[in-house]
Amino acid sequence: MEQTLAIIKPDALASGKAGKILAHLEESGFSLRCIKMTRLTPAEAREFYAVHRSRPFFEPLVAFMTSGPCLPMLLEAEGAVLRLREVIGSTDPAEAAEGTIRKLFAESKERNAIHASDSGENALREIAFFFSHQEILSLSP
Ligand code: FUP
Repeated sequence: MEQTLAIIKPDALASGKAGKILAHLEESGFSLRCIKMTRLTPAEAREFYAVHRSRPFFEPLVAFMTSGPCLPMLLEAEGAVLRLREVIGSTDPAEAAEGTIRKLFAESKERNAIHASDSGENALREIAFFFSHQEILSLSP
């Protein structure tokens, strides 16, 4: 079993789509192992998205990700990292395949409902960003 990190972003939570997105994830075969509601500080959002720090969309991205609470979660499935990228769809919902979470629930490329780790290495980093080993162990089945 592989693990990956998803975040239901502030736009989806504020517009009442979190439950539908969680249902979609479970129906797509992911097991929910850890979840929390948190509001990122600007420093946390900058650290989480550090790879994008020189891009023009970086500060708007930080402003959006700190604009309200979000739901980081640890998901598990066979081939979870790649599979979750397929299930969420392209960054821009206008380009996302039919039936993907971003096609169904995202407002725009900037406010796109959900984050998913894009590699196994980033999944490990991003899981550790939100959840301690102790927390993960205590929630394990
Ligand atoms: P993704 O992995 O699909 O979330 O996309 P990226 O890692 O390329 O981008 C991270 C986030 O930056 C996106 F979810 C939304 C934001 N972004 C923009 O606002 N504008 C862009 O042109 C690209 C990304």
